[in-house]
Amino acid sequence: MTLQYVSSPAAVSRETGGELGGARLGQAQAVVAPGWPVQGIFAPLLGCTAAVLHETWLCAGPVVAGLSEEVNWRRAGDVLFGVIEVEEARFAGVPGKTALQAASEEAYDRIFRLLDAQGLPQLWRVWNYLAAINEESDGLERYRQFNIGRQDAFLAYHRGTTGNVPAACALGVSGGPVSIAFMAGKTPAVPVENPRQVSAYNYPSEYGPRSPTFSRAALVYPPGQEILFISGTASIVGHRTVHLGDVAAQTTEAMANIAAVVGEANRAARGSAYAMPELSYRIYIRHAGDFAAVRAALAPLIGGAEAVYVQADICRADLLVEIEAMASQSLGS
Ligand code: 3EB
Repeated sequence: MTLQYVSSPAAVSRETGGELGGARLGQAQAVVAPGWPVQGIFAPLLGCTAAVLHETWLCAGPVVAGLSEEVNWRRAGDVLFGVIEVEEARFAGVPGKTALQAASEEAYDRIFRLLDAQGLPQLWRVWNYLAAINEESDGLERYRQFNIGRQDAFLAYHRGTTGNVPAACALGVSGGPVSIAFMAGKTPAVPVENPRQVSAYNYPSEYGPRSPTFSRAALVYPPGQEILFISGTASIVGHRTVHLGDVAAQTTEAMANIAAVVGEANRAARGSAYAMPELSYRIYIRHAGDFAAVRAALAPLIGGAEAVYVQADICRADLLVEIEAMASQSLGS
């Protein structure tokens, strides 16, 4: 069973039997629900002639599908992909919790219950999107509210909140429900940290009452395969944002962080070493007008690598760009 990631402006129109799940990127999406779980990421594409991109994880072999507490999921062998969307308004009035905090906690609770029930407890990679991520409500920035709910769910389901935590990204979109997609499996992910950065789960409390629960990258192992997921990576050195207001310098710094993470990942990788121009990138830019500057700063670093640019808000108000990446290889037996 090998997972293959494909990206196309055209929707996969007919089920071939091997779709595990995926994402739709772009502002103007015709919401056609395919048979498999798809995360709608309603964020404008930049520098792309297509209005929408359809990204799909293909797998060989039969899939099992289900809908569990509103988690739409598919499983192929011992790999599971799922999507859950939660309307915050339904969680207003939960005592002692903001609606976003309660909604985030409930979404992760449901994911953990599903994974436990499926016997696939290892969360590998999570994609988090929420509206108005930098806005303050109830006296706390919304990203920080999300972090409380996420961490409480990890604690409630007796999962560590440091060390063995999934790779992730967390971005702001213009509206809609809290949307979380995830990939999970039976074997533990190998977490990778960045020696240039404080681990996010150890951020000091000046960034919020609870630290974010994610690793800088994860190596994961579908049968016969190794996938490197590099989490959303920004212009942070130690725990501080650097290059305030300079999007080109923030881009170069984020790439220096990715280079450091790739270096660490290569020490743990079972297959051959990963190289920066061979990764596939997704770049989130806060201000659409910064697109040309970001692309120019990236060009010498990634060559002709696959790169998708999206307008989205980054989870610290002073961050102008965030970059995630992935790569995959088959492993000889
Ligand atoms: C950072 O390094 C930038 O909360 O899941 C990157 C990746 C970031 C994931 C998350 C946040 C998350 O802190 C922000």
